Amino acid sequence: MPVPPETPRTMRQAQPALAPGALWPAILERARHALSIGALQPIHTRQEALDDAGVRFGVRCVSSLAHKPPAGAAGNPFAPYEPELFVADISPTHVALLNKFPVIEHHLLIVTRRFEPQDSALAVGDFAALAACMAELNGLGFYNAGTSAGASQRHKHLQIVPLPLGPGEVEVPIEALLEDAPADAQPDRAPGLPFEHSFVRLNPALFGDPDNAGELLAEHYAALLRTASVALIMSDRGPMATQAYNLLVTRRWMLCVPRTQECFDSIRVNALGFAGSLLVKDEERLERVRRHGPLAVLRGVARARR
Ligand code: B4P
Repeated sequence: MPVPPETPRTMRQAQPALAPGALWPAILERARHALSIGALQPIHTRQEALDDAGVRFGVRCVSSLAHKPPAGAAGNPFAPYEPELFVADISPTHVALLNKFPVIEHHLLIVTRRFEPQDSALAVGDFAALAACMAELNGLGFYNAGTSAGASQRHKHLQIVPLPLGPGEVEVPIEALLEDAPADAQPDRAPGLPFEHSFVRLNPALFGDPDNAGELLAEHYAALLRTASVALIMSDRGPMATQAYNLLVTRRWMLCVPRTQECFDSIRVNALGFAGSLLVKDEERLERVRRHGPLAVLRGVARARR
């Protein structure tokens, strides 16, 4: 099922309201203030580099006592959101918030103003908001679509972390396995990735034209879902994916990974895992990642490659 025709007209016409050059200073100022009053509660980690099949993975192990409440304990944290975490109005439909419990500094959430479920299909308005932020910030955008894909909040939110992400030279560690992917603008598979996925290269110039970037990214997204055999069905809340998946977006490419389960051997994986960054709660789980190897962990939560 194609995505764009189901997108409400008002969403298609949403114009980003973000003033050029305003996002990064707003993130810095907000983070400083939120930290000083205790609204921002970073999770401290120790990062270890693990090499697997040419990818230098970063595995972060929690080193501080995290006070993060279990998901759902405090209701919906995005409606209403904590005003101290507000960064910017992005568009008529989306706001940018600081992630309250960041592991990576300046981790941004792009949240719908009105409630929409996290497993509903992304629409042009979601991509317009993402593109408006990514035009300002060289980051990795991502979406955990469904609990089996690592989402713990039900209210629709995309996320962006600034690049570089990993411990190695490569901006996004998994890019070491994307080099041999076809250069065309049609979704395909990257020969090096050992799990089912779909991949497409993007022209970075697209982000210089945020008004049209939303439409273009939504078209690529629909094609990626089709290529990865992630079906959409119509529900009373609009198009919904019939299975969980992770979507990763940089200025140069998009990657979609259908998910079979949230954890492998008690190691929880979200979209950042498929970028080459894993998070574990303790040394015991870190040891399991060392033993299995990071790629085996990723294979364990994704479909086998056809
Ligand atoms: P989800 O899509 O629901 O799930 P997630 O990114 O996997 O984070 P989760 O909440 O499950 O945290 P986890 O213990 O795995 O994202 C919801 C987002 O909302 C999270 O970023 C959360 O922190 C944030 N949030 C919750 N309450 C909030 C509030 N009141 N206001 C604003 N934001 C709120 O991971 C703990 C932390 O580590 C999270 O920040 C997560 O983003 C980060 N993380 C997870 N895996 C990582 C990795 N591999 N590398 C680096 N960081 C990682």
